[in-house]
This record gives sequence, structure tokens and C-alpha cells, in this order.
Amino acid sequence: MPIAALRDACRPSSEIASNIAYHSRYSPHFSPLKFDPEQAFYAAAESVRDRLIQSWNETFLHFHKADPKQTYYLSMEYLQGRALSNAIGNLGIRDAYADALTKLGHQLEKVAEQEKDAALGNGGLGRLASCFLDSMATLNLPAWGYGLRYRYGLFKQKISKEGQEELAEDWLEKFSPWEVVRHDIVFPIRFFGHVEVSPTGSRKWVGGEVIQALAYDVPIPGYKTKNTISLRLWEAKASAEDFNLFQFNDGQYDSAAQLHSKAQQICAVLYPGDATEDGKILRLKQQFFLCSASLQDIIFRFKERRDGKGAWQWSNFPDKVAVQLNDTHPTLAIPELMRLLMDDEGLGWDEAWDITSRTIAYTNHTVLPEALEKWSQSIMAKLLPRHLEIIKEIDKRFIAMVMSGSTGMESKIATMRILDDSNPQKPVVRMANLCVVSSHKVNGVAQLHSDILKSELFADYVSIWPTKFQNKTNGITPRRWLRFCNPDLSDIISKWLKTDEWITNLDILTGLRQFADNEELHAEWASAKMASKYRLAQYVLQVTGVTIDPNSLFDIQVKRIHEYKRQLLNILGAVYRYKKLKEMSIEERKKTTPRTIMLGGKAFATYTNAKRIVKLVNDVGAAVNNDPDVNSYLKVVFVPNYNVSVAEMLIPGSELSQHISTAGMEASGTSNMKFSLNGCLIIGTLDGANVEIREEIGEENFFLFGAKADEVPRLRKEREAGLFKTDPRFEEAKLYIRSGVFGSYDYNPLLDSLEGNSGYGRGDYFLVGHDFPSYMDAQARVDEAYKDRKRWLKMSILSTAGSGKFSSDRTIAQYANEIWGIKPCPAP
Ligand code: 26Q
Repeated sequence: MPIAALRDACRPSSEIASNIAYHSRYSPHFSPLKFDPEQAFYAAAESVRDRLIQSWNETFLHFHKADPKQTYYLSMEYLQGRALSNAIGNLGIRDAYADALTKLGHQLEKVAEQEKDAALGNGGLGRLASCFLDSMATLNLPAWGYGLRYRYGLFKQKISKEGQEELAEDWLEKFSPWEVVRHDIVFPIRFFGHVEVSPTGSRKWVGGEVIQALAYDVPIPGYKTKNTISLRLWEAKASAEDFNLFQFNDGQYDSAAQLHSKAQQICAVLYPGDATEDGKILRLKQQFFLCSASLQDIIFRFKERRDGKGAWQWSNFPDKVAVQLNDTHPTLAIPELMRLLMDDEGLGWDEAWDITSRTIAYTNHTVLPEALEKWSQSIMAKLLPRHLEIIKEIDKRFIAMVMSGSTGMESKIATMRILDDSNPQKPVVRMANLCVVSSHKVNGVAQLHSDILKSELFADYVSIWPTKFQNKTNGITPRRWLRFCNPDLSDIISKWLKTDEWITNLDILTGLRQFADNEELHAEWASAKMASKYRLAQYVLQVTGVTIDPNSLFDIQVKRIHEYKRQLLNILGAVYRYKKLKEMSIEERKKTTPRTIMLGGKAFATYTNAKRIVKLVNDVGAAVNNDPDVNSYLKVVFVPNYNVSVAEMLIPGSELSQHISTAGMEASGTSNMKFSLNGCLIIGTLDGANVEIREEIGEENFFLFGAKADEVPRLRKEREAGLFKTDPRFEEAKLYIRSGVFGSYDYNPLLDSLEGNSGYGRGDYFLVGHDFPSYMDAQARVDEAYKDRKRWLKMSILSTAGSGKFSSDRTIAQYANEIWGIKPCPAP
């Protein structure tokens, strides 16, 4: 039947269908004997790509002619997820593709599910970069994303009896239809070697090994605009000259292709282990590879556009180029731009510094000490000798600048300077300090986080550069995170607002407030939610074998597993709930609010406590879900392999989501915005963007608990001093786990981490004990609220209605106006 359909579709009656059929015939990747959903996906994707290439070329040519200032977003991570639905949605051809695929005997949803997630990132920072690209394209901004083309993205998570297992995620197994290799765009990247000084004193980095960076471009279509911009991913390659034919013919196969194998290592995996020195070198290589290739490309484009335009000046570079560093991971862009300007282009220090610091801006995404990058100077001296020289010079000049100032900054210089030589055995470079000193703007990602940066982490710099520090509260793209992942709710919203303009102007959602009590809307809203819950229940059954009841409250916490995010608080709450249910009479149980608690997220492979948490959630789930006394009132499910596509399934079906980090620790969070936009209520602390979400949707619609950020230091001290009075419920929950109810695995080390506090990584630094009672009280308020259907639905509608601020369109417009100084450049 599919083969016959293929033949039919070749008639011109359906252009898209015949186009898909054409690709399935003439793409040599698959057997012509069948046309299964996977083949249909590749054929459909290739036909969409054809369209994209046209708008892509037009956009590029337009940018080239108009020559506006452009932004280049440098990020070690992108979490693009699937692209097919997003592309046809943005192009406004979704229905046409659905019809065409039907003609070919396929269903769009099933076809779209064949696509593997491009998982070139591990968490919020990577997904943010992808949301930003969508908004840049949609706002017609002249912008590029730059990243690395990892062979294996973030690992695939499998849950076994042992807990989490990591498997290589081969997203390129059967090639990606979205990338276009650009054999014409190749730049040399040097590693190791030494610095040569000429008689005139000019310096040049020579020797070492040189690997080629080859560009792969991924099209990023805007929503209902002609603009399609690029995500340029670099791949490492050795050149043919580096292949030693003589050695190979002599049977020395490994050494003949040594550089080839070194090149392969660079883009092999995201976050290779860095326990060894080789591991550290590899990570630094990755970072430099991204920075050097991207800057060479940017400079090439800058020069190309100046060609034949008479005299032009390097000092105009910052009028044409804005570079945004997504955290400190691409910090090496700073010394690399200095090097390229001085050593290759012949500029002096002052001019190069002026250009560099007017070009580069830095976004901080964390205050966690462990995530603040520090690189060993000895590794840098080996791998990037010229860059270390430049960093040392920046450090020297910064110290001189501070010392020449009027105020008494001398005492602060030790913590402010870039080099940290305090441990003579292991001097390091503090990347965040290098970024702050060298960037024209530094921003945090939510108001609270930006305030903390100014009052704590970067406080000393504020007196020198009071206007350098900004806030840019994160956002999410409403296309992927509402319009496409939740079409039922989207249609209801458009119907009631009488427009679908909210898709590009999310503030319009406030128009829903006037209907918050409308019973007709309540009925539609509830039925859309129920349909999503059924879909989610089916998915959970399929991936875990656990049956969950769509009539129970769906309570979800999905994010990277980390102690500061406090999945432990959630699971201890679940354990306490379980124990109480066990103790109740049947009559009492019947009065409770049935719950399905779902958790998901990946634990970094070497993060022991995070992996223990995954194991604990699974063990608790196994006991609870198989306990006939209570399992119609409580289920605990670990959803494996959380990624962008899984999020798109979970979020529409969620009713309550947990954003329960210790106040002051979560820079922003972005999943909180996704849940809230989809009418899911939040239980959370006053942390990150929760603060602003609560402001927008109204405090009566948010289940708040826990210590506030400014109380945390005092509470830690009190706990350290033994002044902490524990809650009996907290003790009861821990004891229940220790008693072995959830299996024989030794949870004592994990639970011991909740005792006392003697500093970071020792004891209950994240205040699970302190916040436990108020968390349980907030959960009791949730149970009560859920019993009142009208009230819950109203709160749900008001959550969506108040989410307008959290569009990444708003965020990106603010970056464009307040940091980058770029303007829309729509292709004609
Ligand atoms: C640090 C040192 C050495 C090696 C790796 C790292 C490293 C790698 C990745 C440090 C941090 C990350 C990722 C951080 C991240 O995803 N941060 C999240 O960024 C989101 C977007 O701004 C915020 O919403 C989240 O609050 C923040 O946790």
C-alpha cells in the first residue's frame, strides 16, 4: 500500500506529496522497496530543507547587502530537539504536510516521532541558546549561532536495577537531514607550539599541531517570516597532508593517521570526563576550537563585506560585530580576538583591547562555586601559550588600572584579578573574572540572580564599572513550548482571544484573565488538559510499564539532577506521603487527593550523589507502585531519558510542577516558564525566575514555601552551630528510607548528606531540612486546592495568562536593544 501511494503522489495534484515521494526515491539512503515511517521522515525533512535553503540563501544575501551590525552567539551547548514539526510550524505549512503525508499513507505525528533529538547540550543553558535562535530568526535579527558538532551528544539514560546507565547517543547514526556541510568554510586551529618574537618585538604563535575546523550549517527558520538564520556547528578534521602515506604503506597505521584521530577526539563528546590531565586538555581544546573557528569566520565576513568599499577601519569592527558569550565556556574568544587583531592584523594592544572589549559581552548562568570555571595556567601554557601571555597582560593592566584609581581597592585585588596564584602548586585562570574585566556588558538571567551577581559574586567590580551589569530575565519560545507542543490548548487560547497573535506577542495572553471564571472556558481548558494527561499516561506506560491514573494530580519535576535543585526534597515528601497513606484507614485514604509524582532528569556520570538520587526515586517508585494498599492514591514514576522531546510530551499534561531549589542557587530556571505557560501550577521557592513568575501570575496562584535568599547564609551558620531544630516529619521520612523499606541499597551516605552543615559539599548545605516542613505545608495546600475544581482551573488559566513576560522574544529584544545594538533586518 505505501508503495502504491508513493506512485499516486507523484501526480502533480499534490506538490508536497510528490516532493516527499521524490526525496524518498532519489535519496540513496534507504531501500526503494519500502516506505516506512522512518523513511517518510527523512523524505519529508529533505523536502522541507529544500524550502528552507531558499529562504536561507535569500536571508544571507540580504544581510550581505544590507551589511547591518550582527550578533554572534557563542555557546558550547545547544539543545535543539526535533526540527521537523518546528520547521513546518514556523513556515506555516503544517496542515499541508499532514495532508501530504496522509496521501502517502502516513500520519504526521508518527513520522515526526522518528526524528532523533539533536542533544548537543545538557540543560537549561543549552535549551536557552536554542530558544534564543528561534526568537532571533522570528524577530528578523541579523544573528548567528556558533557551536560544536559533537558526534555524540548528551548520553542516553537507561534505568536498570543499578540505577542510571549512560549510553552513547548517536544522533548522527543515520545522518541529520538538517545540516549542510560547507566544504568551502574551513579554518585552521592551532594547539600547543610556542611563541616566536621577531626583531621588531612582534609575537607569533607557531608550531604545535594544526587541525581544521569545517562548518556545518543548520537552518533556523523564523515563525511566519522569510528570515532563516544559521546555527553554524564546527567539526574538527585533519587535512590530507597530515595523513602520512609513507607510514601507512609501511604498516604503521596508527601513527600514520595520528592527527586524524586527535581531530576526531575534539568533537567526539559533550563534556568529556576531566578527572585526568588529558581530559582537561581535551575540554580546553574544545572551547578554544569553538572560539577560534568562530572568530576567524566573523573576521573573514567583516573583511569580505568591506572589500572594494575603499578605506575602512578596524575600529569599526564593534559597529558591525557583537559577540555574546553563553557563560564562561567560550571565554577564550577574548584572548583569541586580541591575538588575531594583534599578531595577524598588526594592531597595537590599545586598539585591539578597545575593539575586543567593545565587541564582547558575557552572560553568567550560575553562582555555584563548582561551576565557576578555573583553568590551570600550566595546562594553558602548554596548549595555548600565546593566549596565556595575553591573559597575563590583561591581568597586569587590570591591576594597574585598579591601583591607579582613587578608592582603596588594593585589598580586593587578590579576588578580583584574573590570575589566581594563591596556590603556587596550581596557579589558575579565573574565567569569570576574565569575562567581567574584558566585556562591555555582563548580565544575569533573572532579576534575583542579577542582583546577587551585583551584590556578591561581582560586587567589587560594580564600583569600578557601575553600568556594566545588567539583567536579562530568560525566556522560552512560545512556538515550540505552547503552539506546537500543545495544539489543543493553543486553539482554545486563540479562540477566546479571537487571534493567534499571541504566538509572536505573548503579552496578549493577559486577555485570558477576563475569562478566568468563565465556565465554558473552564470546560474546554479541562478537556484539553485531560487529553494531554491521557497521552502522557500512555507514554509513561510505554517507557516504564507503570499505569498511571489521568484522574490523579499530575505532579512533575524534570531537570538535571543536582543537589541544589533538591529532587531529594521532593522524594522525601513522597516517602512521607506514602508512609502516612499506609497508616491511614481505607476511609481516610479515600479523602486524600490522588497523586502521580513524576521525576526525570540526567545525573552527570561522575556525580555520585546525583546518581544515588536517581536510584532512590526508582526504588521508591517500585515499592509504592506495587503496594496495593496505596497505589490508587499515590504513584511515583521516574521518567527515563529526559530530553527536549520528552519535555514536549510531559509539560502539556502537567498540573503541578516543582521548582524547589534552595533560594539563591537557581540562576533562573526556564522549565518553570514552560510549565506555567501551559497552565501548570508551580510549587516553588523564591528563587531565580520563580520570583518574577509569581509576580506576573499573582501570589495567590503560586504555592510558595521555603527560606528566602537573604536568609540562607544565616540559616547555614545556625545549622553549623547546631542551632537547627529538626521537624519530626523530616526525621520520620529519612528513618523510613534507612529502615530498608525501599530495598537493600545503602542510602545512608545520601541521607547523611542531609545531616548538619559544615560548608559546601559537607552536610545539608542546601537546607533540605530547614525547608522540609514548609514544603509539606505547601503540598497540603496543593491537595486542598486541587479538590476545588473551579478554583484550580482559574489558577491554571491565570498561570497561562500571566506568562507573557517569559517569551524569549522579549528577552532577545532586550539583548538586541540594550547589549548588542542590532536592529531587525527582514529579508524582502
Ligand atoms: C563548568 C565547569 C567545568 C565544566 C563544565 C561546567 C559547566 C557546564 C555546564 C557549568 C554549567 C553548565 C550548565 C549550566 C546551566 O545549564 N545553567 C542553567 O542555565 C539556565 C539558562 O540561563 C538557567 O535557567 C538555570 O538556572 C541554570 O542552572
